[in-house]
Amino acid sequence: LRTKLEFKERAELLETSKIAQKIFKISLEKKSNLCVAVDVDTADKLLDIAEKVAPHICILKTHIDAISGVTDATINDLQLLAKQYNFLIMEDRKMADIGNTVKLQYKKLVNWADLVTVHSVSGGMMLKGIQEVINENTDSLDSRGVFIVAELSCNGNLISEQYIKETVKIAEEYKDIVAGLVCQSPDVISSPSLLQLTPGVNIKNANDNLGQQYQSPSDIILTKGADIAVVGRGIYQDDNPAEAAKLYKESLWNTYLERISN
Ligand code: 6AU
Repeated sequence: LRTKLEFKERAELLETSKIAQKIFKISLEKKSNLCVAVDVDTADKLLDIAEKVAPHICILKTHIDAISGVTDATINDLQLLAKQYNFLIMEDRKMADIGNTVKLQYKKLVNWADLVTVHSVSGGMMLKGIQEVINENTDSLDSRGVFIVAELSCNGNLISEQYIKETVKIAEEYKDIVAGLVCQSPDVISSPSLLQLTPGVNIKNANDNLGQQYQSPSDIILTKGADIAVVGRGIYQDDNPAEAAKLYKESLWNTYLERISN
């Protein structure tokens, strides 16, 4: 069973992609399965929070199109932090267009984002577009990959059982570039080579007023089957984001250890 296997064993499986291997490796080195969503509104705040949470995360997630004042220098600083503190950068663009358009869009992200998110709504050709860009850049760049959204955390979303099943098939088909799936239930991913990334984690709140639904760190790992948990407001809106990141990290990682031990 995926959720019972250790990250170390999963990283060594033949079908595990290079990008998934890299996430497993960083996670084990830092004892962190925490991804922080830095959904702030200015470039200065992005770098400020990034620096504070950097020691505690395996992935830093951005919505770069929602942040004002982002320049090449901002991206450069973010990449320096990623190198210094050993984490990956994921641009949560949720690409969803036809293959050719996604290919054009992804060309602007591949240089700086280790990971991007995509919706599966337009089918496999979109991943083929991304795969082509990655293959064109393999000599100059470290490994790259995607997380495919299979389920959403907000109430009222339109994703059906059939959509989830077809999404998993697409992930299997493009395994060389797929790190895993963004989903909410433990039985979506059966293959231990794929990572489950799960947002909707907050210790203080049960929801927001726009449909987001939250769980505790232990529920997200034990009940929902997350391998990596995404925490946004629970950390960047805290009075002490560094301390909050450390607390979430420890709680998530200890629950992962508990999960594989029994
Ligand atoms: O902890 P929050 O609610 O402040 O932030 C959650 C983050 C946001 C969302 O855009 C993202 O997680 N997200 C995603 C992702 C990662 O793809 C999927 C989803 O179903 N729900 C969700 O909140 O940056």
